[in-house]
Amino acid sequence: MRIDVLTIFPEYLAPLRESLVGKAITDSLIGVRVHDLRDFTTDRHRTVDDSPYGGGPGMVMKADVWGAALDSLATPDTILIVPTPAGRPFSQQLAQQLSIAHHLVFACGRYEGIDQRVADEAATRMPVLELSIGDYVLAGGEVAVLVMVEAIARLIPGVLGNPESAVQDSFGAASPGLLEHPSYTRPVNYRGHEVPAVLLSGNHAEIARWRHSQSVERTRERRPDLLPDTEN
Ligand code: 6GU
Repeated sequence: MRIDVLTIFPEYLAPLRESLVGKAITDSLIGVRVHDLRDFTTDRHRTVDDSPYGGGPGMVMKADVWGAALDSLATPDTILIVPTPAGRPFSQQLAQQLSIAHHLVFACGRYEGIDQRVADEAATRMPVLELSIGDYVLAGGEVAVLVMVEAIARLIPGVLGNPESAVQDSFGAASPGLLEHPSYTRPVNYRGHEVPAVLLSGNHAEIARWRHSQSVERTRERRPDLLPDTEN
């Protein structure tokens, strides 16, 4: 998979070179390139934004600059992802679908966002997903790209040391729509708190049943919205 990121703050994406995604890059499982949007400006001041038509606060990123940048990166395989708090929710299911893509381009907006015609025009040529990572507002799309790229990259075969990890995760394939059960390791007594006895029993069927019931209990308590209406 190839990933291109367009941003006015390229250094903000430096963490992609670290940890799990960094290892995947080193192992040539993915290729990541980060581009400075200002390299696609044509004026002396390298202007990327302008005041909004219709008035109001803030600035809007200019369509022509984004158009030139996307033209330079788009291939017949490209899926364009535009992080925005006004987007559809990013999810594990979407991460799963995007993990088999050949080319993702992330367009990081700042200020009040990108002129809507950029996404509208791109959508005539390629799939375009405007995506939000949650119900809160970030200063720009860069951190959301870090989140989405990590969620996607760890699902690419070979990226995770143990592929079972992705199956067992909260929202993973083992128990879709349930939070992951709690985990424990040595010592058996930590400051008076014991490891649940069932985990020391060696009875694997009983352990699996206990973990599932912990998942359901946790989900009911923390995320009742994930359970079918009959279960909450
Ligand atoms: Cl994807 N971008 C920005 N700027 N804020 C957000 C977001 C994205 N998702 C939630 N808040």
